[in-house]
Parts: sequence; C-alpha cells; structure tokens
Amino acid sequence: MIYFKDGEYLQEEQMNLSMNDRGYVFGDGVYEVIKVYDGVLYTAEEHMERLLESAAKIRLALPYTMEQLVGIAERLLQENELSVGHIYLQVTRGVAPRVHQFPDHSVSPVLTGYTVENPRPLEQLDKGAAMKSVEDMRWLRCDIKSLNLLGNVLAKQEAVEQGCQEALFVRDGIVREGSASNVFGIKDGILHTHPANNFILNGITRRVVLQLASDLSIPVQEKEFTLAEALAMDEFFFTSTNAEITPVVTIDRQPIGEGIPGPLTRQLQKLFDEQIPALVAAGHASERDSNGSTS
Ligand code: DCS
Repeated sequence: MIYFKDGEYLQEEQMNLSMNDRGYVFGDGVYEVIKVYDGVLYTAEEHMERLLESAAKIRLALPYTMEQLVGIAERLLQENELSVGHIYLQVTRGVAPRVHQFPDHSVSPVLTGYTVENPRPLEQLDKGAAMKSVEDMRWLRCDIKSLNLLGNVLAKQEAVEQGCQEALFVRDGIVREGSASNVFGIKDGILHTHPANNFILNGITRRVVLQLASDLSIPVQEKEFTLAEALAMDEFFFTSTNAEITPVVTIDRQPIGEGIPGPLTRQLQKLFDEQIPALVAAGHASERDSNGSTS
C-alpha cells in the first residue's frame, strides 16, 4: 500500500507520524472520504471543495488547490491499483508542542492519504438496514467534516450493540442525520430531509440525491421533522459515500411503511446506479486524453 504524506508517496514503513501531531492529540483537523468506482473517482471536485471549506471553517490554511487535491487522490488510486473502494484524505494543523491555541505560522499542516479497497454494500442496498435513534450530543458545528468523531463513534456503537446498522441522531426532538450519513424520509410522495445548516454535514451523496429527485420530478422539502414524523414516513433511507442510498426498514425496531424498501427509494437507487457507468466511461476517456496529450 502506498500512502501520501506532504507531497510524497510512501511505503507504510516510510510513513512517519508525530505523537505531537495536533490531529492525534486534539483531533484538530478535517478529512474526506471519496468513492472510487472501477478505478475512477466519484464526485471528486465536490469532496475537495468541501475539504477546503472545512479547513477554512477551522481557520486552517490548506496549501493545496482543489486541482492538486484531485491529482493526489488520482495518483494514490493509480499507485494502489484501486478498482472499487475509497480514498481517505485528512489534514491536521501540524506538529507542535501540545498547547491548545494555534501554533505559529512556521508550523505547516500535515496532509495524509491512503486507499481502501471495499466492495459496494450490495446486500444492504437490496435488503435495507435498521436504525436506532440516539440523542445527538455532538457540538454545534456538524457542518464541518472534523476529525473529532467521538459523538459519532459512541452513537454508532450504541446502534450496533442493538443489532442496528446505523444510528439516527435526534437533537431537540428533531431528526438530524446518521452517525456517518444523511437521512431522508418520503411521505405522500414528498421527499423530506434536514436543511443543510450547522446541525448536519451537507453530504455529497445528499446533494446527488436531491439532484436525482429533481430529475424524477419528486417534490422535496428541506425542513426539520421529528422522530415521530420519521416513524410515520412511508419510506426512509440514509445516504453516504460508501452506503450510497441505503433503504431503512426499521427505526427503533418499528417498521417504516411496509417494513421493506419503498418504491421511490428503489427508483432513486436505480437512477444512482445508472449514472455510475457513464461517469466511469467519462473518467477513463479523460485519462486517455491526458495520457495522449503528454506522449
Ligand atoms: N453526515 C456525517 C456525520 C458523515 O460523517 C457523513 C459521511 C455524511 C453525513 C454523508 O456525507 P457524504 O455523502 O459526503 O459521504 N461520512 C464519511 C465517513 O466518515 N466515512 O464514509 C463517509
């Protein structure tokens, strides 16, 4: 496996991370997870833009452009001959003695990355998943893709211990998102999801789904809804880079609709699947173009 660190592509033995890295001691950094289908990055620019936005929101000056970040992800997937899986990229505020305030400007951020091979979760996409509601005790800047994931980790563990696949965060009685996903409900043909504000991460898959809903002329309401309203939805699903559009068949052991993946969820999944081959073909075509222009 080849890793990226600060401009270099390294073997695992060459990777050298400091105990004083602020990512390690404070979780002082941000990250992205980018899907790879058939050797092509999916929605890479959107992910890199969000990485730059997350960095800016924590006042971390990332010395890379969006294009450079995409280039790093592409090189990583080529080095590791990744076909289906994801790229993990994270940036921390750098290495400095452990005091809470920012280090001075001589300290550079540390950008690292690696690839993970993992197949699409086809069985879960087909059968659906169970969610468990959990009190949302995270901070109030859930729009930042922060390395601080303790609230998410504890929520997910609680869900898994109850035999569920994902946690459903509820704050002030309002359904917010999953521990690592966004959530959607369908009631009387209308698609409901939480507005993109500080209480949720504005998922890239969430944005894709909103576009697909528009393509299918499904009306959308980006408005808060309660746990009771979620339980009364006809259909429910969660979305993320790896989970794609995962139908939710139960919340807190109570069946949603018929307790099986719903028809609009299936339509959205179908459209999501159908866009992948075209994106992959376009990705390979642009690789051929860039190879052609350099030879
Ligand atoms: N909300 C939270 C809290 C997340 O962590 C994620 C993704 C999402 C929503 C969905 O965002 P994307 O659609 O952009 O993936 N979590 C990433 C993670 O930690 N592993 O995989 C994806």
